[in-house]
Amino acid sequence: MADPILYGPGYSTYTRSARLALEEKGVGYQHVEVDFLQGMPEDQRARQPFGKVPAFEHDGFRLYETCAIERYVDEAFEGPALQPVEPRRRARMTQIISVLDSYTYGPTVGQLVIQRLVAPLMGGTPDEAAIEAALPAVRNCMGTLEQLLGDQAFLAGERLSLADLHLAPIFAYFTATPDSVPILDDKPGLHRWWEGIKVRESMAKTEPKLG
Ligand SMILES: N[C@@H](CCC(=O)N[C@@H](CS)C(=O)NCC(=O)O)C(=O)O
Repeated sequence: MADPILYGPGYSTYTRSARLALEEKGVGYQHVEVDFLQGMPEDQRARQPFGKVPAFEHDGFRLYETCAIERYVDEAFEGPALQPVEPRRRARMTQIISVLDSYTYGPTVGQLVIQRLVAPLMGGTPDEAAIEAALPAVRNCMGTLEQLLGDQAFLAGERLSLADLHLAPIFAYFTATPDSVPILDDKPGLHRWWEGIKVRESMAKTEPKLG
């Protein structure tokens, strides 16, 4: 079988989550860069009808939606399991991924990170009103994640899971903003979690090149 192909830019958090699953699993893959800063390329729109990244292909099997890609990678290839088997832990993993997709990515990356980090890189200035508007939702998400993590090593229990790989790229950008400091100040669990996650080899191999 041919190696799978992942289409998406190295700077995209969702693309990085899918790459983290491939790296943690030890799967050989081809990463095709897709830059969307000047608009989503037509060939990517053909792969992903909602005009998003990433997209994935394995021996003619085409897939989009990051969570589906991550699960396929975990289930179709040999390597360490990235999903708990125990029903409650598995449900917790699914819940956290949904929380990240539904409530966390938008305010944290779509608003805070885009304004605070990306706007200056593109020659603009951050929209402070947009940042202020996003911060309550960011605080709520981080507080919820801190509570769900508790004193466990990883978000869904004592082993790394797709929930951790879904959050890690968001967290990497979030912690690069000064706004994260007061929000994380009273969240020792997330600090401890991040100290363990950010030094993983998969994180080094997928580090985005910005600027
Ligand atoms: N539901 C999609 C979301 C993917 C997504 O939002 N990707 C962002 C980059 S991290 C994107 O494509 N942004 C481009 C745009 O919205 O124009 C998934 O799970 O793959």
